[in-house]
Amino acid sequence: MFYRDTWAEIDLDRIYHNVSMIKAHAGFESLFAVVKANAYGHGDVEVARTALEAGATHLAVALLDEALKLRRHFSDSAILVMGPIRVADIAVAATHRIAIIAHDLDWIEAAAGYSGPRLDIHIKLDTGMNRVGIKCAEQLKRGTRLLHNNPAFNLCGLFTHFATADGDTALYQAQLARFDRLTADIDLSALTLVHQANSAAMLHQSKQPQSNAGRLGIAMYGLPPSADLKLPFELQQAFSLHSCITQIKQLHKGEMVGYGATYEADTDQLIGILPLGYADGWLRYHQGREVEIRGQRYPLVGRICMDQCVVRIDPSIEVGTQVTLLGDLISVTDAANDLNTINYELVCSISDRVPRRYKRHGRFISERNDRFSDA
Ligand code: PMH
Repeated sequence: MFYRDTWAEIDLDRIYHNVSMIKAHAGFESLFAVVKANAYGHGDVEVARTALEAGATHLAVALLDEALKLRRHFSDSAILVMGPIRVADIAVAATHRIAIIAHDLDWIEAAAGYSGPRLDIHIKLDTGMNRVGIKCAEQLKRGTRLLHNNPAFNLCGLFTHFATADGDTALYQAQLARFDRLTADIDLSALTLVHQANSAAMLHQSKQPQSNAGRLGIAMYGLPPSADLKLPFELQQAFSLHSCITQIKQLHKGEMVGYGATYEADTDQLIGILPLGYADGWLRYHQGREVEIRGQRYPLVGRICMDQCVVRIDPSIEVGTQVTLLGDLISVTDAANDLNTINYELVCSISDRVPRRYKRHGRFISERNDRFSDA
């Protein structure tokens, strides 16, 4: 239930389409559905369920907190936390059968004495992104030995992450080569999961010869990882954002709109008030952008407030008329390009104050309002 006419729609049929198409295209036996950050703002549980139906074999998140939440809903699915966790929390992960990563030799040395329930662990290699991971072959060798020596750890995976699978192919190739150099002395066939590819690599590169799995994030949501590259097939954007006009008023030439009076009417004109603002993640940088009403584009005028924003309209529009802020006409990716940011950031920014409504098999099946629930 929600009591304000602002909501996001998530078309799970489109997520199903994207996952099954990408799985077939990439050709990996195993596929992680990356559902961190509340599935990039789409809703972790709902997206995870659909992705698993469509052929994903594992779930991946960034935080142990996110994994523990998923575990409540998916008692048997394999879940990986891709970010470092505290050594002190290994037992929590193990108790809930959540796989974790070993990202650093100091961390492995501190964890070496762990003696709780057995758990799966993946070594994270840094092959050139210079973010999380082990960079040096000596440290990898010693870390691997320490993990092997402790029967509480099931060393089942090895992975890295690409910085430029959608662009700088020289760095992409260098990362592949570094992965091969670092793992030259490791029997990769003894590991269940070797994974390197993100969406960009799965869509735009040939299969990495060492890998048997990929980690699929942004493209699962139907959003292209790269603004510049041609997609091998159509992705379907699952996310759309809607609101309805709550009030209409006449502005006379010279009147101003909103905080700071940044917009001045240059003629007599009509404006409509929309009940969403920066507290919903509809951030101030959307000022001046266009929204869709009945297939036409209309400009937002004045500053975006915490709970409201204002759209310039025409007389055909009434109180209650639906407005689509992001959808098929004004796509997440076009809006992101317009704002000099990336589609990832836009969807992640829409806050949990905006209820999510879920569509599957062409009809609405559920909704989620994290700020308020009848339950
Ligand atoms: N694997 C890791 C380790 C990641 O951090 C991410 C995304 C993915 C896979 C999925 O990538 P994709 O969404 O491009 O398919 N991580 C981030 C990030 O930290 N900032 O933006 C995307």
